[in-house]
Amino acid sequence: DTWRYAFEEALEEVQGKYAQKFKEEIEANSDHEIQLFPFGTLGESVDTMEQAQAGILQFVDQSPGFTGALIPEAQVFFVPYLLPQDNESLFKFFRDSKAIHELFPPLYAEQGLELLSMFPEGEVCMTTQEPVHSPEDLNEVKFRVMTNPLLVESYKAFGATPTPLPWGEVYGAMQTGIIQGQENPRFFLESTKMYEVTDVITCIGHNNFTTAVMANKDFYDGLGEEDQQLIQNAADAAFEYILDYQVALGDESFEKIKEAKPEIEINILSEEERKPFMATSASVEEAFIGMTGDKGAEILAQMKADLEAASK
Ligand code: 6CS
Repeated sequence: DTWRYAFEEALEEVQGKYAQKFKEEIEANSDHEIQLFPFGTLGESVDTMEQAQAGILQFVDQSPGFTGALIPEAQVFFVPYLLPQDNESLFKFFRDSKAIHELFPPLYAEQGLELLSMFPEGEVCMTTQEPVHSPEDLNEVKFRVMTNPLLVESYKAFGATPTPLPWGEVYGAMQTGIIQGQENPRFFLESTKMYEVTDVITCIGHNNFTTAVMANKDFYDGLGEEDQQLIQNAADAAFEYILDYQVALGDESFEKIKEAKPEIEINILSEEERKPFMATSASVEEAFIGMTGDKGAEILAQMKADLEAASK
């Protein structure tokens, strides 16, 4: 039989590489086949999520940036400066987090989804038309964000005018000037040629892009133990594989961008310049708890405890 798996990126981007590894593992260890559907083949992220919930797809990769609309608690990944910058702590967090491995799965299950894996895609940086050294520089900048309310709050706090859009509209909207800024992990700024339609890259260390892979829950629950184990093993193998892969891709991205566009301005903001951005995190946390109540508060507290443990 053939299992269908859609993701939000191209085959050679991070989600595509994870999916390829997952497919390889499944096919090497069973008679099942995986058919991969990269971004654009089945619609936008909201469409593939609907298809996965309906059981038309067995697997889907959808980032919390979009899932936050469905599972408000998943927006916790958009509290600025929550995730650490160093990879050792970050990987340890994703491997061991009780929030990820125990608190989130029931929330996904309520939406008909079996959460298989959450993994990082790299440091998120902004691309804009003009340099950004402070929140004042984002004043009047229509800034595209993924479609969730907390990211809107976060970019409001950063001083911008947030504009939620699905990914497929971003390049065109930037080209025609409907938006003047967006954020994404470093590798993605290069692979999607965001530098063609923006002139400045700014890194403020505020986030690492998180994504999630899940299975349709009825499909998963209907499988025998052996197949369920096969899927868990494939997800674990792909997770371990992608950690280093995405780091390498992110590390080489700015060199590649400079080659393609020598006049690009890349600014890594200093600790001093980051301060006003960092100062927004408390108000965004409050907004998060306002949107998610006790469950959100529990998840945020658990995330912090997990991060504390991971940084030791
Ligand atoms: O910004 C977005 O919408 C997209 N960014 C990444 C890194 N992956 C997929 C997502 O659609």
